[in-house]
Amino acid sequence: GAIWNSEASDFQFLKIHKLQFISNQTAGLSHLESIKLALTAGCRWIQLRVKNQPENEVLEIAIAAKELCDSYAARLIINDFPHVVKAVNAYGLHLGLNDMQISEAREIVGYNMIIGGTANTFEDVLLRINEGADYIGLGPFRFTTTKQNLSPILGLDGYRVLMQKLSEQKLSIPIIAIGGILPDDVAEILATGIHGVAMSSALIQSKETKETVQKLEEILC
Ligand code: TZP
Ligand code: MG
Repeated sequence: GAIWNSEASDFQFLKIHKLQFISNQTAGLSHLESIKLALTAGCRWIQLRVKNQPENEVLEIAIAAKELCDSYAARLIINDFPHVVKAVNAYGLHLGLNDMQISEAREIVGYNMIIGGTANTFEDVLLRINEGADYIGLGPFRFTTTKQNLSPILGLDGYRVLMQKLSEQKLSIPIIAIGGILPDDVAEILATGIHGVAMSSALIQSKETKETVQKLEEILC
């Protein structure tokens, strides 16, 4: 009944953190060094996102990333590679629109794993809900050089319109905004009903990463 549904949907939101750090090999840092920086600063949800490297090398980085995240009691999700997720017993998997379907990936990683899916449009969001995503990474918020072949920019209005359409259809799923997000954007992004944010360069480039993460956690909590 209605009560069960609302409890189920509360849980759906509770199990997804509100601040995700995305690893990147940039600014003279390796993926692992970028993760270490985020963990030290207080991030407890990390996405390992290694592009243009073979699966065996991603596995090697993932083993070290899992150990690092475990030592900070942080959750690790891994982009693109369900078998790596399974092998290192990560917290979950993130898949893009051109990767395998979420339902197919579940068969590989198991049914107790979080699976996030990328979306760029309202139609993508509906697709991800139907595929059984646990959360959606929706973007890009703004232009960023972190991702190649960027989809059209959504901007704040893009999130507003999309959240409005979702609520009209009585649909709800945790949505994480992504793409060029700066700390000062977060309050107004949250005001659209978005669940949380994923950030890479803004944290890597922050002069005071710890203070930045603390400030973000305060806004997001
Ligand atoms: N997907 C859309 S934008 C993006 C990804 C992985 C990159 C996010 O990184 P940044 O540096 O916060 O723009
Ligand atoms: Mg992908």
